[in-house]
Amino acid sequence: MTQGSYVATGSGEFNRDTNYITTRITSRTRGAEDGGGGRQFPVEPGRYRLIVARACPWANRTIIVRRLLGLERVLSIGFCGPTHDARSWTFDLDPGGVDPVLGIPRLQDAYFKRDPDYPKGITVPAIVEVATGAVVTNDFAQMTLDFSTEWTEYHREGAPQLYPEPLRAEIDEVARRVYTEVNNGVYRCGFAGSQEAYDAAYDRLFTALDWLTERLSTQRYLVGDTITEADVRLFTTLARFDPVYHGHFKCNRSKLAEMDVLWAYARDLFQTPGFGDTIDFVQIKQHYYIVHSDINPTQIVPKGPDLANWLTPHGRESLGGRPFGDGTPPGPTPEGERVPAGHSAG
Ligand SMILES: N[C@@H](CCC(=O)N[C@@H](CS)C(=O)NCC(=O)O)C(=O)O
Repeated sequence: MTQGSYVATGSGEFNRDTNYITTRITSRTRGAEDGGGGRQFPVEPGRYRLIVARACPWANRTIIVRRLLGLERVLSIGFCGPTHDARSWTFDLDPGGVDPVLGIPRLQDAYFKRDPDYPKGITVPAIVEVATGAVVTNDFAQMTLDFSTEWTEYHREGAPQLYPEPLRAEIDEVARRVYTEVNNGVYRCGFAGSQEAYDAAYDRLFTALDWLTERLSTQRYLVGDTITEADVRLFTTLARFDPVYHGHFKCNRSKLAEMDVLWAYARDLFQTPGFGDTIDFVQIKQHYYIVHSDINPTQIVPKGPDLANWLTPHGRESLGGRPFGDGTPPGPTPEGERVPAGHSAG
């Protein structure tokens, strides 16, 4: 398998390509009101398929939010394997190596259905229209917000408010800093192409983790007293911190397990239905250590760390908070979407 290259060139600072296919899937009513292009792709049960890789932190957000909101019944999901080559993610976990609904072996095929000359990375998460087999959107940041605000008609009973109107400004503000400094900050360390770029990236990352530690030492969740979109966004990076970022990306001032507040916060979320049950530590490690062969040329996947400690008591209940607000936790993960035994904590 030929891998791509990831280390930054030029000034040595990693800059993420954030040009997406930004078409939105919007509610029929709101789409009509907006008079926007969204009307072309209305929210509709069974019309679309969410394509993810469990390993990917950006895709992981969509898996969590879809599950918290109970959208499994209306939006099916396809899982790419943990690794991809220089060209594309593949459906190598499926029988015959083909997605059972889209009938394609490579996610690239759905991007090319949308644009035969698609010039950018073939990224997850992506939402594909089943009938045409074409990607509708790969705009991961908008996707989960739209699950909360556009798919409301299909939320399960008891779905939490992950993006409540009165808190949106604060969620956006926190999420912006979490994105630039933490979600992307770990990549800025890992893909730095010079010592100076790495040193600066490391300082930026741990400055932000110190800010989060302070914020979360007196409140259970990032914004308000319930889980929100902001927590989902931070969680997927924290879950990968010790297994991957600490070693592979050299984010090693301390392990997550040594940062008491963040570690307890991360365990609290991990133990909340809809979060930890989406985490596949085996695939996460395989993805990073195998795909980024320019920073790990042997492609050896480390055995550690021990992950059983994710299930230890976290004590965060003493800060108050109501994880699901007036709602309820989601039920068990549907058959066929469960993380295989031995791939999670414990
Ligand atoms: N495209 C988004 C997020 C999605 C993303 O980067 N996904 C990664 C996996 S974690 C991916 O699909 N990479 C494949 C590639 O870049 O070729 C971004 O770059 O900010």
